[in-house]
Amino acid sequence: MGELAGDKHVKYILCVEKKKDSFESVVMEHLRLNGAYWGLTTLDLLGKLDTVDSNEVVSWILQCQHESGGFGGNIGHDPHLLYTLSAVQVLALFDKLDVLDLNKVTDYIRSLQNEDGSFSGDVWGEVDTRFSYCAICCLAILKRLDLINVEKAVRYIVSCKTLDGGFGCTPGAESHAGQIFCCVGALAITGSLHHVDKDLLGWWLCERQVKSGGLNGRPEKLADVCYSWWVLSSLIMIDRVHWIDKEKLIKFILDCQDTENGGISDRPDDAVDVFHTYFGVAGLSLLEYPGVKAIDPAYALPVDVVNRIFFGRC
Ligand code: GRG
Repeated sequence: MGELAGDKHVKYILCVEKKKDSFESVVMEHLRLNGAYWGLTTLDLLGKLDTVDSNEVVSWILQCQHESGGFGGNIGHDPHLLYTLSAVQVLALFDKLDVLDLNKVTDYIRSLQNEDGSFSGDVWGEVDTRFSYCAICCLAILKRLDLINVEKAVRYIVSCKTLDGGFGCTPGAESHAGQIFCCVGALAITGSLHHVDKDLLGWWLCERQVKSGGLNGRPEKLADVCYSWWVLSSLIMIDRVHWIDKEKLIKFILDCQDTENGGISDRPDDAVDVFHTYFGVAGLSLLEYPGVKAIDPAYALPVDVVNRIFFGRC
């Protein structure tokens, strides 16, 4: 089996960041804050966050904040919970949460909770359990979960549970590994994992592993490196990660590397991107791959960052 080409991946991420007119940068222009979270968390997991000028990043993030308190994907873009979570996560990585006007950002998040406990992603009203996760994760990091109705939020997430033990994006929608991460993560953060049928969900999740060792996101779909995160983190949170073949999954992720120019792709021999590079490295972190820092499966942040937030400086 090959090895993780960590230095190459660091170089690849730093390069993508510099090439502002490259194809990847242009197509990611509207979700650059998500890209910053993927790239910077990968650098941190590989022990190289200090190669980045944190003041520059923090000042750019603050320029992405809208007067409503939410963050857009880039300067001048509309605010959304998806980017607000990335902003909070990146500030947490750099230990810079104190630059935030707490009331402003938490008022924005709180304003998006609906009567049934669900969350809209932004003022336009789309509802999805992804947004429940974003809101709950953000407020937990900011230690302001008391500002929303957690009981109703949990009840809404539980109403999205499916017959196979998984979760979908809204009540009645099919199970999808990405949504399962969001629901299980939100339930873990709010101390509500007793609502999950762990054996039933664990069985569905471990069936996501296909012959190549990779994981898919739902039955009959192709394996994709990103599910190494969505599926594995969920299995860890419900204590069933020993139900998959870890060695085969490590091999699949390593096979998706561009060992010459760095970066990780969705499947072997495809083009690499920052999204899959993050999920590959984060997956290896969950698999305790040597040389990669540990990541927290619920907060999707390095464990030392989570410890700093909740237990003080380390
Ligand atoms: C902090 C890690 C983190 C996440 C924030 C945005 C979010 C919360 C979670 C997204 C969860 C999700 C729905 C992930 C799935 C992404 C994905 C690869 C979707 C592709 O769906 P299809 O139907 O792909 O195109 P398949 O694999 O089913 O063919």
